[in-house]
Amino acid sequence: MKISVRKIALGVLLVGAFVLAACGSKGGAASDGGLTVGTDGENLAFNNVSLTAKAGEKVSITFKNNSTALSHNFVLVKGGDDVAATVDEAAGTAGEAAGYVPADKANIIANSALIAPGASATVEFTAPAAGTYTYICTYPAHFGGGMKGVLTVN
Ligand SMILES: [Cu+2]
Repeated sequence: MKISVRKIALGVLLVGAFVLAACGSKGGAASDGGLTVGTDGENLAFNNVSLTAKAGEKVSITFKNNSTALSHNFVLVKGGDDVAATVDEAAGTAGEAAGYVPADKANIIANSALIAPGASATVEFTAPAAGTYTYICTYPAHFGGGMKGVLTVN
């Protein structure tokens, strides 16, 4: 059952990639309706670790928690892995009641709440200046386990 679901998901991804290519969209840019990123099954990883957007455009990311057991969130930080580490540490202090999101958003561009297994959320924001920005899951030990990706803004 899991294999067939994965095949279907792969098929959807391939069709989606073809449609995006056919439409001339650049690297999954969000101008045509949004980006998607999920979690990689039961692994501490996102299934999409590279997102692209254009500076100043409205970005809508649909975040899907594909785990059947683990809660995850999506937190886009204002910088690279060093800033992500700072946010991750503050998230641990904030605790589960806060969805592992620090009250001080100085280092955060956008974030989801803590998403239960199988659930999803939409994260919307205006793309910042050109550069690269790390996104992570701040559930304790997930970023440390490698749960991160990079948004490239052109
Ligand atoms: Cu996580």
